Amino acid sequence: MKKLIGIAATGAMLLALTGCATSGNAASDGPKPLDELVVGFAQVGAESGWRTANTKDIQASFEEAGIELKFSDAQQKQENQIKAIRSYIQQQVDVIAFSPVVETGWDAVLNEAKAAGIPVVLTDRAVDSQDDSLYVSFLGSDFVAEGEKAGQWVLDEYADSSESVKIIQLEGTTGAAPAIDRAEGFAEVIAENPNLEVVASQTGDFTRAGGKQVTEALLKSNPDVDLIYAHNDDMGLGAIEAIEAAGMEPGVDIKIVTVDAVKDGMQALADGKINFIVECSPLLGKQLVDIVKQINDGEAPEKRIITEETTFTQEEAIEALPTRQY
Ligand code: GYE
Repeated sequence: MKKLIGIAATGAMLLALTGCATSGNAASDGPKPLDELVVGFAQVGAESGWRTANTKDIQASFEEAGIELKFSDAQQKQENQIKAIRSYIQQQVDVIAFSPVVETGWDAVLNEAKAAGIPVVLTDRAVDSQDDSLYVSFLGSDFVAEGEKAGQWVLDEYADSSESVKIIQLEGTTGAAPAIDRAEGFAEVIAENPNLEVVASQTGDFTRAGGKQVTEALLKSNPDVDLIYAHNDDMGLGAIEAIEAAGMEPGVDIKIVTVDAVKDGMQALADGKINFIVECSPLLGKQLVDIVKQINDGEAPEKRIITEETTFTQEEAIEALPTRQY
């Protein structure tokens, strides 16, 4: 037993002597000057207007803070994100931040980051893991609440309808937190009115092309659909193209509810082609910089930071558009 303790103590002393030799974590050595900090960010891709705005905001925020940001685009593929994270571990960056494309399958690579002593921050999307010691903080929206807000608008809109209301759902990327949670929140709320019926639900992968293609196909089997609920603006914009190509009027013949509130979506709402948008803010850069600074100072950031968001009707979109940043 004594011998074991001796070995453990030697190990601990060695670690203390070598400082951060096994780790890129600045906090173990006291704060680093900001211009010596390196953050690795593994982005999902460039699938939507939301994502483009998110990338721009994160890059601009780190530049403004004078902190080096290594950036990679995984083109919506988990294996690319895992590769990027492994390369950040190898480069011994101070903090790794990433927006997980899907919820599951992260434990192995996050354990590697943990073993290397590199703190990980989740931005925008969550991971589904039993072990919440694998990341220090999760900054992003409450996607279930977003789905509930979309559902509430539909519930109110059809409160007086005695007939069945047929709904098509355009889902985000299969397995992604916003796709899972936005479907869940919506389903929970519309269940209050048995007339509201989701007749078809398919993924459009959060892209405009995906939304268009899926809507085209689903309109053939469901020509009498009343409403489309799209998990993001881009898929809703694709649906508009498909509805117009089928000779119908989006926003009138078929109502559309989306999530995000990026400029193109807000313009379509102002034009009456979309009927309601639930906001999801992509502007996470400043808060991410703050989290990195806290880690650098040896402070523990809050485990869950929820972005504040609103909703938009047509009138509100017209008012907000001129000053909309993204
Ligand atoms: O709503 C969608 C994007 O993860 C919140 O991803 C994000 C979602 C956003 O592609 O437009």
